[in-house]
Amino acid sequence: MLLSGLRLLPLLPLAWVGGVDGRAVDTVAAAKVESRQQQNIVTWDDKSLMINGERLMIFSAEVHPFRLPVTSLWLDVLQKIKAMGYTCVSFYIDWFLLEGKQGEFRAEGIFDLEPFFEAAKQAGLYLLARPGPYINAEVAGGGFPGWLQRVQGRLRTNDAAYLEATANYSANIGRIIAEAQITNGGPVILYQPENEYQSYLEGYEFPDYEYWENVDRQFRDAGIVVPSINNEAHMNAYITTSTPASVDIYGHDSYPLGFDCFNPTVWPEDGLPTDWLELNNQIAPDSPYALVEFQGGGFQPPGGAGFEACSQLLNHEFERVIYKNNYAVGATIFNIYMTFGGTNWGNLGHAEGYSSYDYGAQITEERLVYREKYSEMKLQANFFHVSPAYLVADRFNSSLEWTDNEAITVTPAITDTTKFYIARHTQYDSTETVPYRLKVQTVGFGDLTVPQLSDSLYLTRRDSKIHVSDYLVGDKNLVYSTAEIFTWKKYSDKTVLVVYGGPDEHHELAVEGRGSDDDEVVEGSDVTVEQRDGYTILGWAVSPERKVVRVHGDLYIYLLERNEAYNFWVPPEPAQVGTSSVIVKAGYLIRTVEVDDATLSFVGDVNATTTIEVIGGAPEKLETLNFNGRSLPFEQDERGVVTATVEFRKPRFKLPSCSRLKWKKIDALPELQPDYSDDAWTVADLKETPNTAFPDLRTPTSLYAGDYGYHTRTLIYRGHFTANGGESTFFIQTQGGMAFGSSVWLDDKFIGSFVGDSTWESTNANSTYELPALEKGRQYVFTVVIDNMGLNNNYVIPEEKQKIPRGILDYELEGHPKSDISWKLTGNLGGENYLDKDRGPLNEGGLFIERQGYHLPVAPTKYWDYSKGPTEGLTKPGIVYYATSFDLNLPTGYDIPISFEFVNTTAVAYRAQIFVNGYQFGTYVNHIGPQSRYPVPQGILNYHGTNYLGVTLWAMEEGGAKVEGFEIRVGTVTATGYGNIEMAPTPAWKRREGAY
Ligand code: IPT
Repeated sequence: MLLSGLRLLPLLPLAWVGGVDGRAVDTVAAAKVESRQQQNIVTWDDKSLMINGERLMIFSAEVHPFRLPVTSLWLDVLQKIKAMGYTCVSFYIDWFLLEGKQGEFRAEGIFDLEPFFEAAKQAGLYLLARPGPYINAEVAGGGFPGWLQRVQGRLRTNDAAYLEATANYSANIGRIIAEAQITNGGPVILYQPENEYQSYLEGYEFPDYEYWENVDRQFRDAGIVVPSINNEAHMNAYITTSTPASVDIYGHDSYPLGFDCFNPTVWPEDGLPTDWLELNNQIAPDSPYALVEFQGGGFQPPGGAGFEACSQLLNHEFERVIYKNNYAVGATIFNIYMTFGGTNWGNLGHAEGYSSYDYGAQITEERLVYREKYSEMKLQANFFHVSPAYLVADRFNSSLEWTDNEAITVTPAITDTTKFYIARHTQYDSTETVPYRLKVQTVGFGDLTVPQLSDSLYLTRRDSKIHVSDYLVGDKNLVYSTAEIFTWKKYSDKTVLVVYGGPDEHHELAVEGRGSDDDEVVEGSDVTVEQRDGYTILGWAVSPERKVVRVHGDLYIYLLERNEAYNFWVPPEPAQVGTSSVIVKAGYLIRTVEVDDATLSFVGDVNATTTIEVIGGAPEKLETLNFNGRSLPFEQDERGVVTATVEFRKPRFKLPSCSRLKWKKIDALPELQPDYSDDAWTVADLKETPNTAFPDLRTPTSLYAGDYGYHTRTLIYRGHFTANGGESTFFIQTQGGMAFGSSVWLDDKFIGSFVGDSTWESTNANSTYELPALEKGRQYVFTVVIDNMGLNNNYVIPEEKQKIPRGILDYELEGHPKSDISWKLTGNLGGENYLDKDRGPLNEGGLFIERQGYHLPVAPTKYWDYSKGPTEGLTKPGIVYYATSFDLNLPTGYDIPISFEFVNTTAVAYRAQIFVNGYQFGTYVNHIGPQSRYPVPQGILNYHGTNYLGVTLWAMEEGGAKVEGFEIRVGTVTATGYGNIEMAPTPAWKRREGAY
């Protein structure tokens, strides 16, 4: 790959701090300082981070590579982020996926981070590494592997057993991160240990500095030398730059609009933070203002409003008002959680979520960039590329000094030259249109009240603006601009400036110096040009008709309506952190540009026939214009502007209709058959539980699945007993997390289900079932199926919620001694000795068909029954598995997002899982929702070959259940210049020794 050569050139030797366990805190602290001195590439002061001495706005996107298990798609996502103008990506690492079995760290194939580092370098993005070990992140266990349920120490504390449990992971992942640091030519510039070390139970002594030092030491020992950053949930200053255990850079997170996506137009009353500047000045006056996680969308629980609703609550207006408030405070490390959410495939999510982790983010789960919030961020992030003064401006609180209207609050950020004025509604969620005048300071002309050519500026509903004065555009000085700046570039023969405003707003911009005879309105109309003493003012009403004005000879100013500005791009060159010198109007997406002598080459995506217009940066006499490797006819005018058309041809392709596919089916609950043998199952024989957080068993032996190594999805229990004839009812308490369910059979007779709902009370269930008359002396067996929705996060210390068990907590067979039932259980085949190393430790659960590997491609379906597929369904409670395969042959050069959708659903209780080429890419709970459409990326789906599709259906109620409709859907199709997408490994079914 492009940069692999570079990687071999370490800029500085790595600093290895010897790994001696049990050092006292003070020596550790000393060692840390020593290690920090090993690198001088990433430095900082109170204003900003510096890379090789150069200040940089860390405009960062949160992305979790593990939520997109196709390594060759990582560059796609990162390019889309880079195209917005970001400079950095922050990523969590999920320990659970990498050390599913204690002592066996595995980061290969889809879990390999090397392709992610490569993609970051190729996209030109720095990385903030967040390895935990605790990450939260709505993943199962908050990133803690299931086996931590058995660790004899309190999680996230200094207990030796916990720290020892983390050591292997931290050493391995620490080394991987260390090798990818900028000191070794890699992209990693920052690292965050722990996560939101913050919430604790009363009585617990908090913070535990020694604990923090130990977490940090593990990573430092592995060779991490870049600065550490903290991510506090609230500005409590537990671990700061000056506490006994410390970080290099203090930072915090914030989700100010919350997560109530059911009311996507309602902003909470006190949603706008206003005390941050003061707090940060107290807490960490020596480190740059860092928002390590800032709301970019919202997570959603089962039964929630869904992510489209979240994308409305956390939309472009939210970004304008709330993010610009962060700039007012002076954030120069700004990470947006999530920018691309992805998918909780293969059971990696926690119980309070579901398969989609779209998050309502700027980039959709299908990697599409059509949300307006994506375009809005492109405007904001690009501004910082051309406004270096922002990074050094002095910060002040807002005051009434700057405006004549109390309904508007203006916060200044001031340097000797450039000044920024961030204006917002005083009542931050106002939907009114409010007039205001603004006072600006200028070096040359004193204080000015603007606008000067009209009565007022206007701030419309839920908007905020960054006005400027004494703003340098190359060798020109903008005395002021009320219109917001998107970008500018200075070329040898001209300077191009692009500004924008909202529909119908009046804006003004003043350029220092006298106008020249050449000044003209090059395009559009209704621009007032007025000469004042020492500067020229342009005034205009924003309209869809764009205006281009030439002033002072060679300054071309594009006055755009914001919607038009959305079509402009300042593409990067491959592997460059900055932007190129090209400014281009195009459509859907421009990924990169390369300028080579007289050739200009763009790589991008279009979803319609698109005019491209290069308004700056084209070679003076352009000879060749390439778009996605194809040369286009073009025109170049006397100003050097290049125009061309990219044709979009709708691709023609056919997708199969699920109902017409040939399906096979197999009983997925053979346990109900009289001759079924559970000889090979795990005997539940632990008289005590190793689970220190829930030590009091209510059953004669532990029935906690985690005690026996089963942590993922379906759990099945078998309880054998010989009846005495006096049994009447069966009480059972099952636990699987939010929206879980359980079903019970006695031999092959259905006894009842807890179908589940999305309330907090229903994370476990007490069920009492009537039994039929039992025959004295006959042997019976209960079969209990439980849906484990994923282990809990572990937010509060030392509450240990990760250890909340899954399985059977209690039971009572009325009329029968409790201890006279002998239990066995199973989860995924092998438990922590999971079989499928390629798809990882969580992908398969404990259903018969999963234990046999029938969810994998080319399962031995020969002797299975023919079926109509999931729409056939079951007439009584049970579990069935449907499998089919289909070929795809989709045209190359297109991004064709495919998803599977459950349609026409009714209220019947059933649960389903979708497997695509062996990857579980959807868990569907029909009666709870909200998700019914499940995107599956190319690379999991084979777009040029055969695909194996499997669906499990668990009918939970009398009368059974069927899937009313199951369809393949296509999302927004684009013609793309993105390269080849390689398949994730999809090893096929093999007979599994000892599978039961
Ligand atoms: C913050 C966590 O740091 C992050 O891991 C994720 O869980 C995020 O929330 C929500 O998606 S915690 C914050 C909401 C208090």
